[in-house]
Amino acid sequence: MPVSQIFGVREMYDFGALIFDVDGTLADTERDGHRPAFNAAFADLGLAWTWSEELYGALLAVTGGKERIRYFIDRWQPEFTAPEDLDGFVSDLHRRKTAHYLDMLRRGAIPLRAGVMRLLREARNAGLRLAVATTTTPENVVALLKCSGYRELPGWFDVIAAGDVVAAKKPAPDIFQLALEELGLKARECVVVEDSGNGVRSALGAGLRALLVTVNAYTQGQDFSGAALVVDGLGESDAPPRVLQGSIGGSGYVNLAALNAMHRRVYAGD
Ligand code: XBP
Ligand code: MG
Repeated sequence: MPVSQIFGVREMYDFGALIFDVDGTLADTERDGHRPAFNAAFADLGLAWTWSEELYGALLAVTGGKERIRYFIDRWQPEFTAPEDLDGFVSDLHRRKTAHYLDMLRRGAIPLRAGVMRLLREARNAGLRLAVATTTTPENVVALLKCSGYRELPGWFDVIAAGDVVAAKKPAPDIFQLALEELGLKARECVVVEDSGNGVRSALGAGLRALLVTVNAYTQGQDFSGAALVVDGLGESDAPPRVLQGSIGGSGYVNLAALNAMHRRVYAGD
């Protein structure tokens, strides 16, 4: 039971919810998580395909594991004799990959990024709602949260908008629009935390302008136009993050006060 609900206290922030992207934002899942899981699935089927760290960085231009496999076949495997039921083949490959990825999560192989648990706890204690808007599957989200060391973490989220529930994945706005719908909130009542250019364009497309980006090795250098603040991580009071775009304000690191100041700057002119 969050502190605020025990004492009926609700710190006054200008927003009511935080919407988090997952891969690259809540945890650094791509290079040492999804990527080896794809490679293990290829090996399961005897495919001589190996996605190196570098190649995977190029493949991340396409969101969605199934879509990424198709993109790889089209662009890097023109000689591949595709089976008649290519959709079935890709879906089977992706199911295998997801099984490998879930195994890794259950072995505790992928921790949350620094500062994420602190910010989630601060938001929950302040009575703010939490949501996820991601391209990966719902089962991957629940497993990542559950295996974070805090088994009750999935229950902190009012909304988990994930995967194939929308027709068009990021950079299309669909998944953020669905998260807003399920939260029953307007875009200006939310703050978004993302990691990639695709995620920024998706959130902005849904009208979500109070947008923080925490870059990682794969996404630094991408185009974050329109993001209110871009940092290399959430940081801590004694370890402020590097600010790559925008201004972090008084706190010097990403806490609710900094997100509120960012939100105020974004909507000041409205
Ligand atoms: C990142 C993605 C996902 C993952 C792989 O999602 O694009 O496709 O790379 O997961 P986000 P799946 O940054 O929106 O969290 O194979 O389950 O798609
Ligand atoms: Mg991401």
